[in-house]
Amino acid sequence: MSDFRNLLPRFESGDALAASRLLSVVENGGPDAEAVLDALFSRTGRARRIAITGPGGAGKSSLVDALTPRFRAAGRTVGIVAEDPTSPFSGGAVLGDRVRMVRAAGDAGVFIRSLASRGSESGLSPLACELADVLDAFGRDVVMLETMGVGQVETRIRFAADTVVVVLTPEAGDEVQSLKAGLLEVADIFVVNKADRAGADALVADLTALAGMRSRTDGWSPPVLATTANRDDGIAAVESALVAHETHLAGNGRREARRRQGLAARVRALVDDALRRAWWQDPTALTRFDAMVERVSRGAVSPQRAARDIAAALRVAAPTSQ
Ligand SMILES: Nc1nc2c(ncn2[C@@H]2O[C@H](COP(=O)(O)OP(=O)(O)O)[C@@H](O)[C@H]2O)c(=O)[nH]1
Ligand SMILES: [Mg+2]
Repeated sequence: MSDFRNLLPRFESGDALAASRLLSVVENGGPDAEAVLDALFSRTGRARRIAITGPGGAGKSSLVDALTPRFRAAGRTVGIVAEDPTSPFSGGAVLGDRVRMVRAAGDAGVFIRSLASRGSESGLSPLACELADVLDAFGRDVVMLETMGVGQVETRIRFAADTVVVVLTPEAGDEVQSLKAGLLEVADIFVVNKADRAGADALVADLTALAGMRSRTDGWSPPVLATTANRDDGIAAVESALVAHETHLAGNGRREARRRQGLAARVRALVDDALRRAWWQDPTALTRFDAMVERVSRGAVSPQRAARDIAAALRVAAPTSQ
């Protein structure tokens, strides 16, 4: 096995193969992945990060596809991390045709990494953020993160990118009703894709009303844009909205504040993981847990009381991390 450290100088000089290898090291996890991320982190922070999120089949890949040549035309290099459920039933484009075309034409300015999403887990995975870090460190000007979402509107995605684009379709109308408030918190730009289908105008009107109803604390009103991504319709307006949001973020240190919140959320999640892992690996903790379950099942204490006792013990004697 080659030491990843040998890859770093090549990575730094822009070697795509070295980038690809380092992405794999990160994807495989473990101590090597952590060492790569440690080594690269100081090189991150320059890329403009854009998350494209929405339900499966909404047209996220098609949108990424349509935007990519535009970024290239503007002289910006592009990195793409696509979380793909790769369902044999979805019929969606794993990689968009246009992106495939630029790649086939030998454009080294586009780098794509597909990430098979893990089972039923939806939403942005920490791994996707880490791969985005690698592409950022690699010097990509724009990094797009395609991720399935909306069912679980979560704030994590809001802080994983400078700009979150939520892609919906007329079919998602009902779902939107129940998610209104959450969507407004998360979406910096709404895209109503499949505008060639019935119901698109109504959804645009709905979302526009929603966006106008409540002002966000960051002072940005999310635009609502209709697109037919697979025909390149309405994409110029999405591009303009992305530029407008970039300009907005440049004011008053907003971009830095947002990134700081994102990093805080990432560190918190990693600490949570480390604590949980350390606890469940600690033999004393497991013994204590088994004893508690025994007491609960005898009816001696409630599950709540057991959990409180365990939590209290954790505070006194936190198990050491591995
Ligand atoms: N009718 C129509 N189909 C579209 C549009 N955009 C994408 N599609 C198709 O919808 C399917 C899913 O698109 P895809 O981009 O893979 O969706 P994703 O799962 O959100 O990435 C593909 O067959 C696309 O060709 C659109 O605006 N109108
Ligand atoms: Mg897709």
